[in-house]
Amino acid sequence: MKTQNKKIESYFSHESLGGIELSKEEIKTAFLEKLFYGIGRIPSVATTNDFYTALALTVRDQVFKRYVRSLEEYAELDSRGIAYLSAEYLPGPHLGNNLLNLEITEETREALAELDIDLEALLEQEVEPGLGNGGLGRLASCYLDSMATLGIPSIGYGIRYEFGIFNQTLKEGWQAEVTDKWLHYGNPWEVVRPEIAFEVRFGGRTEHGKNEDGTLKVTWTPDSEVKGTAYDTPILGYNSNGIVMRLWKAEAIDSFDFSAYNMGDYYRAVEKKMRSENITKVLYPNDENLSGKELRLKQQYFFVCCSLQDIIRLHLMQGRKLNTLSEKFSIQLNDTHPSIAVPELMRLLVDEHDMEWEEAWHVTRHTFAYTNHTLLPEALEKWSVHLLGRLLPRHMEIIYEINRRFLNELREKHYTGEQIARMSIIDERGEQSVRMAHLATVGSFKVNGVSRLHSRLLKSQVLNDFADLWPSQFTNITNGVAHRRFLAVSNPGLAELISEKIGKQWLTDLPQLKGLEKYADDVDFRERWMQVKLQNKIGLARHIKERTGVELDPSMLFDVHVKRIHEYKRQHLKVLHILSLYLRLKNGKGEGISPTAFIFGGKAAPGYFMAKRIIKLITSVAELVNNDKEVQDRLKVVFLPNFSVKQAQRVYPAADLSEQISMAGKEASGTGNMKFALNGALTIGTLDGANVEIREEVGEENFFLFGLNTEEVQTKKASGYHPYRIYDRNEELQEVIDFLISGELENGNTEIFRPVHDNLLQQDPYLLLEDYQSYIEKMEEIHEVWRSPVKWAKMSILNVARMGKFSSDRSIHEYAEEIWKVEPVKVQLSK
Ligand code: GPU
Repeated sequence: MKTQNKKIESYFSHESLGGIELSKEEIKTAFLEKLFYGIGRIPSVATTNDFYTALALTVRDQVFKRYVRSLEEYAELDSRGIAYLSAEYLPGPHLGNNLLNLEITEETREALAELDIDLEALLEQEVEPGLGNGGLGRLASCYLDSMATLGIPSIGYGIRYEFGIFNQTLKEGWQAEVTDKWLHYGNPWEVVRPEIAFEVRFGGRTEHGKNEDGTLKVTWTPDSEVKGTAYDTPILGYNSNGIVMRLWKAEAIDSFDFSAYNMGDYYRAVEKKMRSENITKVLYPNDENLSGKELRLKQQYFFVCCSLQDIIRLHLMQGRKLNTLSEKFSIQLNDTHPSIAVPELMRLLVDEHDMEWEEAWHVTRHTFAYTNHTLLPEALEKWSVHLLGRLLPRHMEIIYEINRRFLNELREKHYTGEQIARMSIIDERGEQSVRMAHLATVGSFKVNGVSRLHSRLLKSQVLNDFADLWPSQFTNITNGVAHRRFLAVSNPGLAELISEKIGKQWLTDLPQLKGLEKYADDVDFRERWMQVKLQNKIGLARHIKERTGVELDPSMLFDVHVKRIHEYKRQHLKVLHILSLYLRLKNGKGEGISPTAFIFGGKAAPGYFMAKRIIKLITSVAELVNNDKEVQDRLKVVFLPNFSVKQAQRVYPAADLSEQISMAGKEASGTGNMKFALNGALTIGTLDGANVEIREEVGEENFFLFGLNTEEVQTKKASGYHPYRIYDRNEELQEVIDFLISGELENGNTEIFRPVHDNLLQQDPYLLLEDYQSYIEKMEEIHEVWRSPVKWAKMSILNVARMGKFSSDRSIHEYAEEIWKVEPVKVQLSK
């Protein structure tokens, strides 16, 4: 680090900054100092939030110490760097994870205990940044964790939404959305970098002129401009230095005050400022289905534009030429949300840095790699040519030019008109639109899916023409999860038991869990294993009682379905199952039913009619079942509101059964499935997404499989699917479906769930009725296994022991090796 100040430099590299080990006494002193000087409080008036903030600031100092040192080392090593571009991140609470990464959890707990402060209460105080919707955003955060731990020089770029994903509450059983104010109490984990700021332009027109040497010169005269300022959050790895998550906030450009003064029109200028800031106001709460929203496109371009300018700045700062960009950087596109980066990099290179088109295209196509996260046709991003052309006129021209050259290539290869129309970046059917997945594919050197099945379907269906054209461009990287957060931090009881048997190596080498296999037959170990689970269930039951008033008996089977609410994920199939059990009990036919607590959680997109109705259905069934004396100790149903990373960390460790019941071919991977199994839950699932690989790893005898597979689904649909015929032939199913409109669920109201009822009988696009019987029968088998605690415990232990593959460390290793060609550099921690 060039401080140009020898004294500061020597202080910085000297032990005077302290080593990496912190004693209990040092933590205590630092904490008290933060309380006084950091936030100006005396203990007698300090609130829990003050204590939390003081502790966060204490920990932050240590985080920054490591982060700054890793910056220095990465700069010296001069190795390849990775920019991860993602419109969403879901980091979860920082405090607990940072304590683990610094290895000071116990010292901190003791230091605080000596001050009569409970660490758990402070952990509880943190409001998490909800800067994502679900799986995709959480995956991005898992990947930053692993990149930091493995020592991959990288930056995670994104958007600093002022309001993240809404908070979910229930009103009479319906979802109600409440604005998320995660920044309300300030954010001790970030630091603003006012000197790292870039201008972003929108609208206007382009002019095609000539340079002095006669070459073409395009100038873009925008009609509005905003500034993006960097907000940095260091992300530590385990026992290693950190990387940064750099989020951009939109602000009015600096000339704002000046022009206001000149115009003498203060209010108009203020309005302009507010309009600028709108860009990063709020996260769009839709999951996998957004189109036509101008502000959303603005958000995408805004963060991509800032990030690319920053990358180019970093590259040039090291004295390099732009034509070597791809040698020094790989830029990973997290789905198509940042894919406007392809024409933007072209624009920067050609228009702003005077590079020839061919050379610029070579650089671009060797810099980007694209991860696809969905096959759902309605979720493949498209932007209308009209909207894109109005907002980003120069980019639209560049996209046309990229497409013109690409289609020429196809013509040279004698592609048919039909094939060309299919592969074109511009969809000419109906209103002209830009197919962002095609743009990302054409502009990248690698395209990957997120599970083996998903990657196969990507190659054989959604992008098959491209896979035929460029077979070696396609690959698979199966998702993984940050096992430190989702096991070590959130399930300390199990983590401790594991470490006692096999040591702590698994923290950085998850396949070590294999060592647990031999304890599956150890009576004492099995008992302790189930004891940990029971304690976790008691904890979750307490939490659920506080939040919902519903009391769960922790000895019940905890059968859990948590994830975004979406028809393809089939929460309503679970509801049909619950109703079948309820009706059996009412009809005196409930012998085979083990006492079960059904736990649901998840947000629905505010405009998604069916998903919201499914939430209402769940809460209505909960009301009915929980208040029926006849089934009281046999069945309980809860909808735990506001599922988030924080909630998730409570739920996974307490689950016995994990529901992964999407219709085969629809879930790209799933990552909740991994988090459950890692915490000893058994899975009931279809052959969808990563379920396939989980089953392969844990062994088919330790996985409850049901339902049609992808090929069978497709055959069924192609041959004409008639849900009514299935209904007609299955008496129990008839009873269950009829019950939806019987009025018994909602005080005689027969209409409220009719849309669900009609949809299932008339279309049933996700084949609930088709898979119903298979699901019911598999659940019967599960209830039987549950009645044999020894068998259950063995299966649970074997599941955990065989989950080694699903760490995000493994995924990132694969990205590094296969896509980025970057060597992890394990940075030495200064002692
Ligand atoms: N996913 Br596309 C999202 O959460 N949001 C999106 O906008 C898109 C995909 C999910 C997939 O549904 C899930 O199967 C996958 O595990 C996850 O991305 C991470 O790859």
